Amino acid sequence: MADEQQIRDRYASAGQSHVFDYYDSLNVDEKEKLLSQLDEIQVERLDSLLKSALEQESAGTSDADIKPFGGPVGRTTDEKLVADCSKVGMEAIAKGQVAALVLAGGQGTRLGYDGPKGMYDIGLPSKKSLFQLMAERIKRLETLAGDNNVIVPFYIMTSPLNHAETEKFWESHNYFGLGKENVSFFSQGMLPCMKDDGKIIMETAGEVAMAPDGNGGIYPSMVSSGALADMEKRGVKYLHVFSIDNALIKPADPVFMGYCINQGSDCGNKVCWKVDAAESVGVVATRSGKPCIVEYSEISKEMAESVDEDGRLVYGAGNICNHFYTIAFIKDKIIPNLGNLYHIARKKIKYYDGEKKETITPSANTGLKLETFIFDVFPFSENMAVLDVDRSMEFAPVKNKPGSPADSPDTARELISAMSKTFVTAAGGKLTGDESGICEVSPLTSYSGEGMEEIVQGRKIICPFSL
Ligand code: UD2
Repeated sequence: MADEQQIRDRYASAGQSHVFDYYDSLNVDEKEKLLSQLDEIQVERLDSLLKSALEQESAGTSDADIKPFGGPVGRTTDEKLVADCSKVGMEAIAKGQVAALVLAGGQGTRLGYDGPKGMYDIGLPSKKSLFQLMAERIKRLETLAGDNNVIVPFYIMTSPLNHAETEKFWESHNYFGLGKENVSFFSQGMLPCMKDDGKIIMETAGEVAMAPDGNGGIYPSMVSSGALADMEKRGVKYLHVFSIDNALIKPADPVFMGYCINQGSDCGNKVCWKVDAAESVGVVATRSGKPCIVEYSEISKEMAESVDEDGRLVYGAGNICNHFYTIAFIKDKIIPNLGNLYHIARKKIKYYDGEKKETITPSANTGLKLETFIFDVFPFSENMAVLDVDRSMEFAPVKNKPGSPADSPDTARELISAMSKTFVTAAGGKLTGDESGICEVSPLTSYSGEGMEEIVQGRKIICPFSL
């Protein structure tokens, strides 16, 4: 660590020497802690990051440059496409070319859960956590792809706020059978919260208010943590990245991987077509000719409602945080071009009041944090592909508190139960008993309905079941 004077000098030349305002009131340990925090912050970067984010904010957005996505759109309603892609995806998995990465740096604040969201139990009969569901699907996929030697390396992006707890959880569950050497954890970055004038906010006399830099923090942290180098070393060519909160996620989905590989795409997005024009979700489109996600607030009602010759919404490719990349694209296009992709998020940032000597929670959004989104790199893609999938089988977001009417643990549980029942009936089983009870097919039994015939064909299956 640099010494106190060096740190003071860095902050003085960045116009941030006020972070030392209460330094003299701190005890030895607190001083040490603050110096170590300040030493790690790249204070020299903040000014230019904020400037470009403020410029972007004041430029605003216009719908003039926004046009429909013109690239390939595949649909999983096409059975031949699914079969072809699945074969190609499975071959890549069998060769060890596919890795999965979950974005688990966010906080479960909306869910009302005080811990890493992946540890959350959505109330299935098996009590499996979101992490366990993902791990077991990967395990099943490895078995399907070949003999015992197939590995799909799994990377977990945490944040400094939940890293240690996440790692401990996986360790205590023996990595859910994936093997310690095949599960890697790396933390996304944090940035100081600031006021509009760019001054860093102190949360206490001896601590800077910090916030995670958004899920776009994946890119710089994949490099700094060595995760990207590890993928290359293992011979990984394709990466599937997804959010932590989708209970129906299919990690390393061979259909999605195979589809993007077949299209020769550098980047791909799995989407759920919007159910109606009013659904408030970001969609894949182009801006100034480059692929991007546009928020529903950025396009006019007329654009949102426009339909193609099949009556399908033109701006309908709803983003579900489910992305494909080639490693070459990340290395050669994203990393060198990261530049200043940061946006401003205005928040109620707690600050230290030096006169009252206490931390205050403001009632208005008086502070700001800088963040970047994972899809901010889509414009770098030269041949992006979109795969439209069946929402009821692939998207069960767990965002809101239990009891909420949408996107809650209850709705996710129901969706898993419905999918499990579909697996049974599609394989020729007959449901009897109480069909309203929660049914569960373990991911270790079936990844996407395969292998169910031998268990259920021609048999009566009493609900609620666990298979
Ligand atoms: C995300 C998508 C949104 C839509 C929606 C569907 C982004 C930016 N937005 O919105 O377009 O697809 O999902 O459900 O992708 N995360 C981190 N670090 C952070 C912030 C978030 O790892 O600093 C993770 C978070 O844990 C989650 C994912 O990124 O797994 C999505 O983040 P979110 O839950 O904040 O985004 P949401 O649901 O508003």
